[in-house]
Formats: sequence, structure tokens, C-alpha cells
Amino acid sequence: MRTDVLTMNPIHPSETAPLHAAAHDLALRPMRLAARAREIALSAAALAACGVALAQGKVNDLPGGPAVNQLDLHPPVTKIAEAQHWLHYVMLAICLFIFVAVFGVMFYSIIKHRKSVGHKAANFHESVGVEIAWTVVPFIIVIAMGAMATRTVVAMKDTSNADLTIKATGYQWKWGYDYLKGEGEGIAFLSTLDFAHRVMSDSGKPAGDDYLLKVDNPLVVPVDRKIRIVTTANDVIHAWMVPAFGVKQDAIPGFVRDTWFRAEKTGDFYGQCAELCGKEHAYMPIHVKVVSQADYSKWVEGKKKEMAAAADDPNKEWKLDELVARGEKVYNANCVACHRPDGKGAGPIKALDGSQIVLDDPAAQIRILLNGAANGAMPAWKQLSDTELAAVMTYTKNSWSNKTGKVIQPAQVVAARKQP
Ligand code: HEC
Ligand SMILES: [Cu+2]
Repeated sequence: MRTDVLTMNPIHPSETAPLHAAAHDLALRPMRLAARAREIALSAAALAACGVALAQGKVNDLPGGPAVNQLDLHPPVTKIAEAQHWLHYVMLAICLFIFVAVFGVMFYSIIKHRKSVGHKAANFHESVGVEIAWTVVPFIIVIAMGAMATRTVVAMKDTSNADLTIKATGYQWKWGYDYLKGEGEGIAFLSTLDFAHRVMSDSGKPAGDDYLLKVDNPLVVPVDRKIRIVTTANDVIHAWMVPAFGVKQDAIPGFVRDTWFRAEKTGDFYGQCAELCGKEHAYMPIHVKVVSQADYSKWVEGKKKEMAAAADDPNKEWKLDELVARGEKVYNANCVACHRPDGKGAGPIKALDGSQIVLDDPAAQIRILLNGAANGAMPAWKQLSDTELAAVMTYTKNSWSNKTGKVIQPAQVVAARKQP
């Protein structure tokens, strides 16, 4: 059996077509203008897609995100990003200088001393002076460049004395944030691409300046505080990157890595997963909202209240319509992307509408939700709460043509979690 290199999942022959279609779709998806320019060179088909996108309305710069016709790096909002930009330009200047000097001497020699104007090739061996010069000069250049970069690289790695520590977990395909230490400790949520953007992408009709960058729950942090981001992953390698902060750190399953930033401006800043992690790699954006200390405290308070309200007693017996209402929200946040709003799925994604398991086999349904299926093609949803899982299962049992009138209670999920 073949294995999909992106998701490391075995591919059934019937699955390859949609996966390839998705990959193709990715290549054609119109992006912002700068990236688009590259695509035009790549294929005439991309050109057509681009024309369609342009006709659909004007795209503007997104503050904290990509800009139209952007050539330069993102405007820095941290000291580290500023230092990185400075290094970038100094290194570029050094390289340019060497390039001009070396090629200048070369072309001068070729033209000035060419055979046709009567020059004869010199014939000499072993010049100690030249050999020392071409060893020592590059050595000094390399050491000088390394010395300049070292301070910044060391500072980038110094995650000590953070005001706030947040764990960012990469999932296929979303981010999970856990506030581990500092104000807001205990807050945890998932951050998923806004479903409207996926619909736009699927229909090939991009719109808005934050296209494919809008999430349901942005990461919120206070301005002027040292934020330590601890990265890890649940399935495959992802990377947490926010260019304006000068931050990019791999998120590796089974490992913990960290990075940090101290944003000097409030506002919205955007990034992307930066490690190809499967077919929906392009659908796991990062949105960081930097707010004032006062607004941050307010947000923490609100979030805590929200969490307290949502922290349900797993022993509570729920009514059918309560669970369905709650489950619809869970479904729209986590399941629609694959199973579609009509529950019909597509290709290898099995339909929930009419599924025997959903209709009639609660034990199997709970098992699939907790553990995933098809080697993770259907992800495990252990990270959802017992009530959320019970709610979404009850919702799927009572939606579309599924009219079972049956309920799964949180207590059943609790019991299933305890089974090996
Ligand atoms: C990344 C895509 C993806 C997401 C997101 C996803 N699923 Fe699935 N789901 C699948 C795939 C693929 C299968 C088929 C697995 C197989 O081949 O056995 C599946 C199968 C299922 C099944 C078994 C259906 C059957 O008849 O075998 C259930 C139940 C299910 N999913 C529920 C959910 C729920 C509820 C959610 C949201 C919490 C969800 N899924 C989110 C991809 C997904
Ligand atoms: Cu990723």
C-alpha cells in the first residue's frame, strides 16, 4: 500500500483522486499579488485563476499581515524582528559587495587581458601570498558575519523570565493554545480557520483582505510583555510562525521547543503554519491579537467566566434539544470542514448523514470520536470535553435525514474514556 507523504496515511486507490485534486487546488488558489506574480510564471492556468480573482474586487494591505505587491519583509514589531531585518540587509550588502568585487576583477581580467589583443597566458605555480590571502580574507568575512548574527540568535533562544507562557499545539489542521503560566493561566482553546473562508476557497472565490487568515479564536496577548511560546504537535510536524514578531519555531510531535516575543505595538498580527503538514497545510493560519494590559486583563476575566460557564458537570443529564443546540456549534467549529454542512462528506470522508454508526452504534461512534479512524484521516477528538463530544454526537444523530431521537450523554463519554 502506498503512503501519502504529506499525512503519512496509507492511501487507498480511491482516495488518491481527491487528494490530488486538493493538491492541484492548492497550487491554483489565488493568493495575494506578490505570490501571484510567481504563479503566473508557473502556468497559464494560474493566470486564468488570477484574472478571475482580480475581477472580483480589490485587495488591500492587511495590517500585521501580507501586503499587496509586498517585496520587503513584514514591518517588525519586536526588537528581535528589527535585528533580523538589520542582519538581513547587512548580509545582503556584504554579499553584493563581494559579488561586484569578484565579478568586477574577473570581467576586467578577461576583457583587458584577452588573447586577441596580444596577451599571453602567465604560467606560474604556488604563490604563497595569494594562497594566504584567499584563505584569510574569506575566513575573516565569515567570522565577522557569524559574530554579527550570534547576538541575535542567542537572544532569540533566551526564553527565560517570561511574563506569560503559552503552549501552541499543532493539529492537522488547526492550532491549540494553552495558557500555562502567568495571567490567564488555565485558559485553553482551539483556533480554527473561519469556515466561510474555506467555503470561499473551495468555490475559488477569494474575498477580503484577511482571506484564509481569519480564525474563530485568535491568540490574545498583552503588549510589551515577554511571551514564551512552547510548541509541540499532536500528529505531524507543524511550525508556528509570525513574521512581524520574527518568530518561527517547529512544532514536533513528542518534543517540546520554545521561542518568545515581546510585541511593542497593539494590533492584529498574522502568520501561517510554516511546515508542510498535509493537504490542508494552507488552512491553519495564526492570528495573534496584541492588546493593552488593561484589555488583556479584561479578556482573561471574560474568558475565565466563559470557561466556568462551559465547564459542565459530566454527570448532568441533558435534554435532546439542549445537546443538539450545543452540538451544532461543536460541529460547525470542528467537523464541517471535512463532513460538510450537509453531513454528506466527500470522497474518503464518510457521510454522517445515513451512517449506520451514527444512527445505530453509539459505542463505535464514541470510539471513533475519541481515537480517530483511518490512521488519523478522521482525527481523534480527545481534546474536546465530554459534554462537547456528547453534544456533537447527539447533533449528528438528529440532523439532516438522521432522525433517531437518541441522545448520547456526557457520562457515556466519560465511561468510554476509561476503557483501554
Ligand atoms: C480532517 C477531516 C475530518 C474531520 C475534521 C472530521 N472527520 Fe469524521 N471522518 C473523516 C474521515 C476521513 C472518516 C472516514 C474514516 C474511515 O475511513 O473509516 C470519518 C469518519 C467519521 C465517522 C464514522 C462514520 C462511519 O459511518 O464510518 C464519524 C461518526 C465521524 N467521522 C464524526 C466526526 C465528527 C463528529 C467530527 C467533528 C468533531 C469529525 N468527524 C471531524 C474525516 C474527518
Ligand atoms: Cu501545519
